[in-house]
Amino acid sequence: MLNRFSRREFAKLFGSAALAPTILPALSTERALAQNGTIAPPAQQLFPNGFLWGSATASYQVEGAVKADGRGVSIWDTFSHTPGKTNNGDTGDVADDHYHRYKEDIQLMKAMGLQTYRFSVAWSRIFPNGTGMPNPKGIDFYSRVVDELLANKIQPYCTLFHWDLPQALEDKGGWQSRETSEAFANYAGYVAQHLSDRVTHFMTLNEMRSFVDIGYRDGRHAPGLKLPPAKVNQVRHHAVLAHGLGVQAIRAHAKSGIKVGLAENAEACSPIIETPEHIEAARKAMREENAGYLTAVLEGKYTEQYLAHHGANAPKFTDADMKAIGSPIDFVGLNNYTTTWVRADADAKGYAIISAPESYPHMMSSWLRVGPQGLYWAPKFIAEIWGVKEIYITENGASSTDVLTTDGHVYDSDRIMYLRSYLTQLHRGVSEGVPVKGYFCWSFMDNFEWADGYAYRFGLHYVDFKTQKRTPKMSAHFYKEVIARNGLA
Ligand code: PNW
Repeated sequence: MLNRFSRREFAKLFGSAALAPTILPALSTERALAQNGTIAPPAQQLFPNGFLWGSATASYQVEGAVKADGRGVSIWDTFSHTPGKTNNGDTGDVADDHYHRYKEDIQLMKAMGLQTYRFSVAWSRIFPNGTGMPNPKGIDFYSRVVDELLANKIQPYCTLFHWDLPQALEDKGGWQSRETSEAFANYAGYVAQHLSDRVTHFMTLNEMRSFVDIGYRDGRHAPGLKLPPAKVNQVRHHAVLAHGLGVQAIRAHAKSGIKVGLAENAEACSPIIETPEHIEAARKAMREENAGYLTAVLEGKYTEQYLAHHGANAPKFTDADMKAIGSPIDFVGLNNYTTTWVRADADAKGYAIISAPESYPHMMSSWLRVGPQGLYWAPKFIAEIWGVKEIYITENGASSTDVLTTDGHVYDSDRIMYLRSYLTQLHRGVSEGVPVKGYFCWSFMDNFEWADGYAYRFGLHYVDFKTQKRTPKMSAHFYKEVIARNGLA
């Protein structure tokens, strides 16, 4: 079978010769059947050479060891220890005990063939009070993690803020105060200075949209505030400002050659039907629905519609703020779980958001409505609207009820179905030239799912939180196969 096609013929047919020896036998069999008229030739879904396959976690969700080596208290320690705030009263005190088990976890990453791993730094390990004197033991931990990843040929991607704000800063107003944006820049510069000899990609803030809206408006996440609109808009402004000042500080303190971006769960707008009018409506929605976050970062301004919509409640800002917010970035990281369906509309905006019918399918988390088309349309619109040339999917994944069978397996067919359908849409974009360079599955292992606690599992590895035993789920085996093939088959 192997010599039916030369490598050059293979490359012409499938766009890459690299995989010819490993996958040719299966293709040839199917092709032989196809030639007999039995089945159609297999649709190949290979990604470009060099596409990066990774997985992600975040400090408070996996590390535990909240009192180790001088770590300061974060708002998530305070919030999770407040009765009634998290499912079952769960806290991140122990979580996956990754702080002590990172070497074992990195061996599991290696076993899957992970090429890159996205982790976040806990600000209060580095500056226990948010500002002031750094705690050298804090940066030492991340330095050891980075070394261990590199020794195992896994590229570290570093997020600077994944929601665990030092409590000392919250006590001084938290994100309601612009001093927090300035403190963030100082902290980001310090971490970049210490890790940029080995880390090439830094992300400033993770999901501004989530931590601002859920933490400061809805009160369901730390710090649990339900602020009125004008204050929420100012918090949002301080978040994008922190991003911008952070970009500048990272560039000022890092070794040259590093790349800076962010990891935002931009509202991923998809046309309800792929006709020109609905596609145009979705494109407009993509810009306007993200006006407080990604659009501000990529344009260095708030849209007229955003300012008009908020009127007297609009954020207070200076030209200098907007210039900082619009600091050029090297890549956009997109966290994507769901899509926002959009239709054309005759009103002034030109679009309307379709609210989900009650019967709409979702994963275990009720907010996680299945919408794989977001992974096609969101990166495509971001590249088209703002000319972004480097995009990563910094999170994508699913919560499932995950049962460990008595013979020690987790057959998470729903997660595999979810991942396969999302990756198919991602492939569609990439093969059209949308510049997505890598994909990080959320999450490497089950962990502290914020207010939902440990009952909501997103991992590729099942974690028994009593024994800390990790078991690769069926989805881990599936993802390992995706990585080995560089695509879906
Ligand atoms: C993201 N929502 O959070 C975070 O970046 C992760 O830390 C988290 O574990 C993961 O996605 C899964 O939830 C979100 O309600 C939390 O729309 C809530 C929402 C979206 C994202």
